Amino acid sequence: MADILTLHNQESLIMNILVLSDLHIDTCDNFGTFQWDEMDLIMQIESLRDTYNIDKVIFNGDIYELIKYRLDDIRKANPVLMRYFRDNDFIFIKGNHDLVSDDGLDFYEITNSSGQIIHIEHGHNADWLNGSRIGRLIGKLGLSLLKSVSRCRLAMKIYFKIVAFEEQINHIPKNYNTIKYLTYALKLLRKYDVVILSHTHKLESHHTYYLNKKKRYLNSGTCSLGRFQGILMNTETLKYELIKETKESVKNSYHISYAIQ
Ligand SMILES: [Mn+2]
Repeated sequence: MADILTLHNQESLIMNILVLSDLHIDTCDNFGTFQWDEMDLIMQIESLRDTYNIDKVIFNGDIYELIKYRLDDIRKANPVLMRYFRDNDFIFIKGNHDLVSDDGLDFYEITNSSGQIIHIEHGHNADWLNGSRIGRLIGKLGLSLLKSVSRCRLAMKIYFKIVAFEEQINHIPKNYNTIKYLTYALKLLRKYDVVILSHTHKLESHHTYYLNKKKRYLNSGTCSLGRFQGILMNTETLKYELIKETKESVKNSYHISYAIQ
């Protein structure tokens, strides 16, 4: 590996990436939407890393469900997964459900050897609350309020009760207007060659041309409700594959490969 890197004369040439998002990891209670067994999810990620020679795994936001739970409680409920995250050199990008977390990037970019740029961000900036100046101000106020309230256990308890109640009324997951995110992506594609968003929980891919350059917009879908969706991409050729599995199909494929051996 070291030899290959020196040959390219580049310290961190990332070739194959795996983008996953919207896990919404919870405390495994009845209101949660993660619905994964920690080990099953880790096995699936590891099997893809192995099969496709993945250099970088990128988690594109809404990794934790911090609108409904405290990070400490999530960590306690998923110790193996948290250790796996800590021990690996993964990239974590913030989404609107884990904005309050102290770590995580706003976006991540990779420039390949031909100068093409892959831009990865969660996508909630396309929403009115996060995309307009007044919306951002309201969001910021809400966030700082949430941060100060989160120091008080009782206030948080009441807050989470309200969220759970609100959720029952609004029946999430909502139907997203995916055209809004496509429009947002197209704007970004004036500057970038590939834009990868998440947030909508809709796995999709589109391509178009701008000044004769091929542009790609991909959405990594979700890994919530026991689904396993994501994007594999070679950053040099920009060839990609969409992954669409479920925890059941993942389990079955292990049984099959085990049977063949
Ligand atoms: Mn989101």
